[in-house]
Amino acid sequence: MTANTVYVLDLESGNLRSLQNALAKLGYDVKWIKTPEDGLDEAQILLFPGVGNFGHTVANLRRRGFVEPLKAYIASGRRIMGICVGLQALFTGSTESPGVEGLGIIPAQLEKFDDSNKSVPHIGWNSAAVIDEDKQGLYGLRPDSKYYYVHSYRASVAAVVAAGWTVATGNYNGEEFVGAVCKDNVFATQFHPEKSGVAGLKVLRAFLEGEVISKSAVEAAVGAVVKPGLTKRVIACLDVRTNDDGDLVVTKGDQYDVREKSATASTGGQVRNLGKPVEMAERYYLEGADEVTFLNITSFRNCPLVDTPMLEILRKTSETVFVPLTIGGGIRDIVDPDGTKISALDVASTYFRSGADKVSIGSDAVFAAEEFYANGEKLTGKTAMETISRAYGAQAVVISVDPKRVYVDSPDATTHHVIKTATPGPNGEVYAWYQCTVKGGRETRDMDVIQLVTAMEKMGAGEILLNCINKDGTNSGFDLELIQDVKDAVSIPVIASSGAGKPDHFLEVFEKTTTDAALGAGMFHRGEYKVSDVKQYLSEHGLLVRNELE
Ligand code: 1PR
Repeated sequence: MTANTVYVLDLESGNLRSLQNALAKLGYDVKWIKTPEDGLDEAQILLFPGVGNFGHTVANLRRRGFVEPLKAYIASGRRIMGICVGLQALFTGSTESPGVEGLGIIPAQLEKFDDSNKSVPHIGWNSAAVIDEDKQGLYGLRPDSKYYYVHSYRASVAAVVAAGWTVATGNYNGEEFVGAVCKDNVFATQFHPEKSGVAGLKVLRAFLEGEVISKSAVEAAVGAVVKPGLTKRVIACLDVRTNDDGDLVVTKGDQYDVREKSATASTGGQVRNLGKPVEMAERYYLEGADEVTFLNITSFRNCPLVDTPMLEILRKTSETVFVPLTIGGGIRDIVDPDGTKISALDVASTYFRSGADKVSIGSDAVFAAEEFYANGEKLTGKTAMETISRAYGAQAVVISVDPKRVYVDSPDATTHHVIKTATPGPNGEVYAWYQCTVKGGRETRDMDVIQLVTAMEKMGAGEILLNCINKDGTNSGFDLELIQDVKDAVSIPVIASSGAGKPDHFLEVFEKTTTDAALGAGMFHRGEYKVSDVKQYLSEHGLLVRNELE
């Protein structure tokens, strides 16, 4: 052990690699503690990270014999920092898991956010502003900074303050929640400091260095403009595949066709090569991307899990990119070429261990929804969505939807959910439905997008990544009609995708729909605009965005 060793509880859930990478960036190494016997006695600084379900986490603590030793650790005055569910476990209980007793260090309960006027889970960048005047700068927290949250349950500020805790708060559409709490040797954040860019690393550093009130945070916040609330998220997406020379490249399609148009070769042109995945992800992080998504677009091919090229990309990216990483493509039950069966949950776990915060599921979601409807809308508990959501929390499961517009003369012409469109079809049709596809748009299915997303919400998905094949790569703006239709059908967050060609398209989708986030690919890859151009444009037009420098 060195003076720079941090003890971290390892309950074997979620993405611990990111925390380890953030600690490494700050000059600390990690001693993992899976049971109290792993060295809890000698720890002087302890981190308690966690994602997912309250009951699951507390049960895990009990099973490993942590409850009393942790209480004793806290009573001894040694420093502890809870992160996300690590904060929640300090409370007495949560309506998420009725009857399950938390550690009871903070005498208050957690309750679910009201989803009647907003998406739940609360996903994205929000504040953690210290409410006590004399505690400004607490562990580096700044009232004008934004931090990354993913949670559905919140603690009431009044109850925690009444119990004598210092509280930093955020506000989500009128509901105030505890973003961070502190009392004596206990500090905890509902947000993920390891995923909150520079602002989050500052908080982590202040805690590790025992800088209870950070002077630099106080000075930096003087005169700063404080804008409470959840920001609009801007996401950079990288479609990744092997090109014809065997190199792993970022590519980009036009309506999912990623090959250069070639007049000569009847076989089609080369796969478009727009750059190297890890370098491009880092560039977008530095430009202020709120999240980075990788999609392995040749995932329908079989390859042994350990050789999956995305794993290495994730490992490397998570060393330098401290915002959430999503990985999609190939999250399903697989059989390795040697006959080994690997469940979708195990595939996802491998990705989480390699640095992913969320997995995105495409084709398998459509197949699971088909079965769901064929079985009279019964949940089996066995689908990829259900198993991953149960183990890692809904927020870790994104559904990537690849719909195609199908025009019809009248709503009666199909059994599917139809919209009236302002963009008529080739024969003047003013009605359309959105047909789900699988295998990267190669195959259409008899399912509409609303059937898919509503089934996915029931299966425990936490977010919808809504592409549109007709719009992909066209630079003509997002499909606003599709996006609002899906937003109206679900209460989980939606990421608008496909068609972004300039900053104004982002403004348009945020102003004309209620989307939670918007994603761009080609316009960033081709260097036409930076992520920071989009954020600045949104900010100039009065939208709340995260400024990476704060
Ligand atoms: O089915 O679970 O194995 O996942 C495969 C994943 O790969 C799905 O998420 C699917 O969307 C994606 N995918 C498969 N083939 C392609 C392709 O392009 N040939 N890419 C593909 C999907 C769409 C977006 C794109 C936006 C924004 N890419 O992610 O980035 O449309 O683009 P733009 O801003 O340039 O318009 P599974």
